[in-house]
Amino acid sequence: MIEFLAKNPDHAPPVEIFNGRRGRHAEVPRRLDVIEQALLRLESSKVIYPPSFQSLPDQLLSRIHDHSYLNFLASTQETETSAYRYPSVFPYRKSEPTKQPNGELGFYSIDMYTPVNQTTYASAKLSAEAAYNAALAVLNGEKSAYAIGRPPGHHAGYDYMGGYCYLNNAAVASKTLADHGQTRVGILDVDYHHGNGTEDIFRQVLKYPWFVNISIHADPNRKFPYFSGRHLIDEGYGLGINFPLEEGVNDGRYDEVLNKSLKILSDQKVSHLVVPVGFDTHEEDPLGDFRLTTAYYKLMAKNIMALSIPTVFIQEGGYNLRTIGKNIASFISGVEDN
Ligand code: Q9C
Ligand code: ZN
Repeated sequence: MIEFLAKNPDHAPPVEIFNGRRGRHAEVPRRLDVIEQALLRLESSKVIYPPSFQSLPDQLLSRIHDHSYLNFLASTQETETSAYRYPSVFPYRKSEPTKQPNGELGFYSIDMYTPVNQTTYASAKLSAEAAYNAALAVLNGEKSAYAIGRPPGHHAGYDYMGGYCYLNNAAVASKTLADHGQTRVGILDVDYHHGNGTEDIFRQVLKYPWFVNISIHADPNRKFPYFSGRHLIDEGYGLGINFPLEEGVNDGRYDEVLNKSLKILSDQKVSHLVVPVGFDTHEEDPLGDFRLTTAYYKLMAKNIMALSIPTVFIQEGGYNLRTIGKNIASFISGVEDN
């Protein structure tokens, strides 16, 4: 498989704030070093690095995200320093924008896990560029391609950052496929957390009648992002389907839900698939409470590839540095095993 690897060591917030306490930030640059080592050991891997990427078209991001949000994010390259800034006030239900710096940050954010410094925007853009290139690879005839960047993307919505995400990479890939005439794109999000940002963009921007957006995740009554991921979204322009799951989900249970999702995608005659992948569903992940095994990722990928449609994989979460390497290797072996 062809992998677009955007390592991005610049963006590296040391701290996230949870329940009033500082904790070590889970989304660290080393994640991609570990993944790179695993890829270089795989014979079937073809790793492409940023100097060989096609650059992200200027208009693409502004057709996914809100203009003032993008302007704000871009402005942080000049307004910020090397220190990370966190919001402390968030919009209440009928809110107005503000110019006060801490307030402005809160206006475009949903949590205190997703701080900004002077390097954040460029890193997020390079990560989005990996997604764009993976979509192009599939449009050029690859059966599959894998965008491996950080920061991740699926919690970033139309006009907000959150959950370690700033720009929505899955939306970038989907929009790229659609812009190149693919009219039956589906998304299957298998990160541990609900893909709230992708769902938000799907509802506000990518309102294609044929669009199918499925997410399999921890029940939001138990886990981040709390305020979405419970219901079927059927507002007259495509389908958003959510599978909120209980604690302790094992391989067998996950496979049931995965196959149900794949059946929906094939019934909807989806022609191109975008799959945000998170290894935070693994039994040893520090954030999740599912119990998927390393061996299962091979079967997961095989089942997805059995749809026999061009597929763009996008790296999202996965925070155990001792297991993400073997998990991605297992996953890729399943993609290749067809
Ligand atoms: N201290 C992704 O997997 N929750 N984002 C942190 C634990 C935030 C995860 C609470 C989880 C965000 C892409
Ligand atoms: Zn996640």
